[in-house]
Amino acid sequence: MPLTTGIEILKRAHEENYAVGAFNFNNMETLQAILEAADELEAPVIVEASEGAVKYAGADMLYHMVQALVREISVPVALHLDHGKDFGLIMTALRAGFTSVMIDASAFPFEENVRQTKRIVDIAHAMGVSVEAELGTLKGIEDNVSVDERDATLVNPQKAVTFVKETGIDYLAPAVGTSHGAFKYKGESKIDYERLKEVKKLTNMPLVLHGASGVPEELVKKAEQYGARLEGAKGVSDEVLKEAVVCGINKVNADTDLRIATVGALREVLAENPREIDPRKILGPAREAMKDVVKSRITLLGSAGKASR
Ligand code: TD4
Ligand code: CA
Ligand code: ZN
Repeated sequence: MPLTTGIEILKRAHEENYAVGAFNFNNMETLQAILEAADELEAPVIVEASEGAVKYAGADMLYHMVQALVREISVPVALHLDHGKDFGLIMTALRAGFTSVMIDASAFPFEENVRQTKRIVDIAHAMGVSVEAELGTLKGIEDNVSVDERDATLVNPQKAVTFVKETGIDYLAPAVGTSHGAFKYKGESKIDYERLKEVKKLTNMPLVLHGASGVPEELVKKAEQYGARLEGAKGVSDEVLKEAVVCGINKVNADTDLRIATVGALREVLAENPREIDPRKILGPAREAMKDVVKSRITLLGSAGKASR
């Protein structure tokens, strides 16, 4: 199946209240793991590359790896630029053939975020490419945080409406209490459901959850068993993630979970087979471990089977 735009995939997820997994990749094994998992579960999927991934592998390499693989499978796939903070980088992704881009100007004041985002929307839409943008700061919420502090970091629902109207974006990433990486919360995982529901009601568009890795205990334990140091690792629990989807999330980003799965599998093979020097024997199990992670997330998000019919 040819590459699909992000909005084609997410429009239906928005209408039918489920979420699509968006997984970061920067190498062949990770990409194969994601696409094989999605294909086996008949799930639409988004593969995304960060600025670091583009620097590591090159936009053309990432695009052509995706093209080589989507030909073989029958589920809708979009190739997305994650957290594009730089105009030149976004142009590079557009020229390479990405079908979705994120402009992340969320660190700037609101008006500047609007200005930069609208500029990207005008260009990307002229090329038939969908656009994601972000509002608020990705920062975990703790119990002792005041209402004022929450308002200062998380998305403002009224401003979200203005933002969407003025920019014409296709999907919005509202900051609702998640953060990137393996150490998201000191206590229980949580997000601001009421704020999220308000954004959904007022914008009525596909919404994106960043920093959504689950950091599953089994994966952490396995990596630690073979020497990784991940004390205090904590992600978004399955229950919280499911509730976020009920509240209106349609694209769920994950990178950290695949990283932890990779490290656990690599450490295990290397520790158990010190004579092994064939990279395929070393990287193969990591690819399998990532595939399992992708499958369980797709199932949790409700997008399994959505590609059939
Ligand atoms: O946007 N993302 C992925 C962030 C990837 C960062 O990659 P670089 O190291 O190349 O900058 C997410 O929202 C996923 O967050 P999580 O950490 O929870 O998987
Ligand atoms: Ca940001
Ligand atoms: Zn992110």
